[in-house]
Amino acid sequence: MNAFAPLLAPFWFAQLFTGAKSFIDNPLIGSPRLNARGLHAGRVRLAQAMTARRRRRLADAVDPADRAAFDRDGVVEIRDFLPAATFGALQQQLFAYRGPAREMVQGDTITRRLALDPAARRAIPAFEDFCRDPRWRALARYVSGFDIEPLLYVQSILPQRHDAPPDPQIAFHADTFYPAMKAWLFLEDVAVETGPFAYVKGSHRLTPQRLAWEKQRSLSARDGDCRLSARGSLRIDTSELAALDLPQPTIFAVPANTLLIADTFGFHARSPASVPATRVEIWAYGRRNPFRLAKGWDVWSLPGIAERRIPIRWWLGDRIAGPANQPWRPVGLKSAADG
Ligand SMILES: O=C(O)CCC(=O)C(=O)O
Repeated sequence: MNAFAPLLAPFWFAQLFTGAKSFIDNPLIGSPRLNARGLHAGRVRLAQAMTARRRRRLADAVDPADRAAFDRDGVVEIRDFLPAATFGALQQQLFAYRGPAREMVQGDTITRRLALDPAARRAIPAFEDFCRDPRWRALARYVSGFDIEPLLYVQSILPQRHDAPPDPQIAFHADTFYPAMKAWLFLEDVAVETGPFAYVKGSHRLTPQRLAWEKQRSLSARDGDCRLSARGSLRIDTSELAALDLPQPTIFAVPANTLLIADTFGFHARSPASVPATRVEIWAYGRRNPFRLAKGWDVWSLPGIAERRIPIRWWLGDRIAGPANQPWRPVGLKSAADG
């Protein structure tokens, strides 16, 4: 046991009431003994109940067909999301933009992100049409369960760029023990060989089978040999899905201008790519402490602050973790399409 355990214990305890999810960083969250008594399962249940309560208060603004699709599947696919002329302008401006990029390498895959900060927004004015779109805004808030502005990036996925083990994102997983939102507006067609997003429809629901699976996995996640499961993003093999009454995954090989928005408590993955493609998207991410009662308000969502959050996070990450431990390495000025 850590010599500082008595000092850290109140901190570990307080973390139980947050989105903290790592079974290895917090001895209470990772404790097989506490999890056998229902600690992890209890957090999962409470987070679902709180999210359902907040979602009810965000539901009226959502297009009823989108809401029905999301409630049924946990993922919504909307083709031809932007009007053709707006999407054409977005493509042209976004591919012409070069900005300060960060890259992270996972297995053989590079993920590149450019912040949609004030400079990017000036260079890509068509982005505002997406960002302000009422259908997008309502759905993003409903899925995340919070009236908050999501983090928004230009993201490029570049599979097969390194001679390394496979990208860990190709293993099906839940990001967190609680509902959270990720979304993709694809700038180009996503062919099946380029590594599309895949989702197990209906896996966002907390069924008795899923709860039992969560409890079972929480007993050994800390000590297993999968680092990402141990850090709280539990992996699942597709052969286990039938026992949870779930279908096999849907692979979203979709045309350009398709919006996908998903609850990443549901099982999802990146399909393996068979060619070294570059998949470019506007990528959004929304999560917050799942145990909060209130659906808003958030200082980080205020105009003027929201679009500066990503540069601030990167700057803080560099200082807190140190440049050597910062997984998002600065790579200079790049465009989303650079190979
Ligand atoms: O990029 C994708 O297709 C999915 C990546 C993924 O699994 C994740 O973001 O958790």
